[in-house]
Amino acid sequence: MSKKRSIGWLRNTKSIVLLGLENAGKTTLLSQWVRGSTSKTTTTIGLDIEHVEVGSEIFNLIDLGGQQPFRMTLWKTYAQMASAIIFVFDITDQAKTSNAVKWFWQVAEWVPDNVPIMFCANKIDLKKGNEKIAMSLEEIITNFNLKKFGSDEARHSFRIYEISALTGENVEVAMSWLLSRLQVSEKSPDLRKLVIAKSDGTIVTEISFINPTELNADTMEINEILELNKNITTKQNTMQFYESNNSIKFLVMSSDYVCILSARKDADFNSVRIVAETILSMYLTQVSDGTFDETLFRELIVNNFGKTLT
Ligand SMILES: Nc1nc2c(ncn2[C@@H]2O[C@H](COP(=O)(O)OP(=O)(O)OP(=O)(O)O)[C@@H](O)[C@H]2O)c(=O)[nH]1
Ligand SMILES: [Mg+2]
Repeated sequence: MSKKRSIGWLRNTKSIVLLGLENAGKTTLLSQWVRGSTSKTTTTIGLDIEHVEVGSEIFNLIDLGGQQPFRMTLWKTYAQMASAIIFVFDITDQAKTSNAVKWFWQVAEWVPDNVPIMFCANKIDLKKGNEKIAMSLEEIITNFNLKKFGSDEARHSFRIYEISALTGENVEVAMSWLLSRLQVSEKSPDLRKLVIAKSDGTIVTEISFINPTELNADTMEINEILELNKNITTKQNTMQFYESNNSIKFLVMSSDYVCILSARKDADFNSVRIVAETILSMYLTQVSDGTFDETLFRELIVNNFGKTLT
């Protein structure tokens, strides 16, 4: 009996689209992410669709064939309707780099504004002990001119991750970022003010997302919340929600730090929570690996979370 493979295309569902030249590792990455394992692949003819459920939401995962005949037709169609793009690049395939660069920027042009783009520098498992065959992160950034995404006119939130689709290294971290961007970009929480403080109440970072003169009430309320929660180390990993006349506030605590995020009153509660958690975990990661720089951090937060404000 022949088995017909069905393509389960879900309408009214956000699509995460995987692009990249043939043999880059898209199908392997999809399998690693969805099933936590990989098996031998054959080149994708046309496309394959899978689904992934995150929280209460289901996403289409569209794995496109990377060979030349599919690029101009399929890639364009799916890039234009994507809610997020994953571009996979094989760091050992130096012969195809210039073609990959060309197609990457073509895709970036097709993709609608504000759709997050994740660049996966794949096959880092082949780098170990054999640095010559693989491109370094710096070389990739230079060759693809990825610094462009840090500029003011950047139309997308963008991240690059070095991964191994085969061994699964960094796959989870990369995908978590993408999903957090998807949820955030869909429902802009209209942020007002952010404060990160130590558990003794000392403020370490403070960012205003709107005109500071409009933030007197927020500042007073944030100070009260900080005072209330001072030195409460038993509340590790807890969160609290506060509502006042013109704002809602979320407090998250982790590893002796407190993050309080104020957003507009009618903002989506869950989006504010996700943003607060994401910001605090970014802060903690940077502090613990020694890469924290106040100015860069502020830029990162404003670019990633404050952009949709007018
Ligand atoms: N060593 C190593 N091999 C990988 C990795 N990811 C994919 N591969 C191998 O690269 C080859 C191509 O992988 P696919 O996932 O089929 O590539 P694709 O991008 O889907 O290719 P097309 O469908 O032709 O566009 C396979 O032999 C994979 O096993 C990786 O992280 N490390
Ligand atoms: Mg494939």
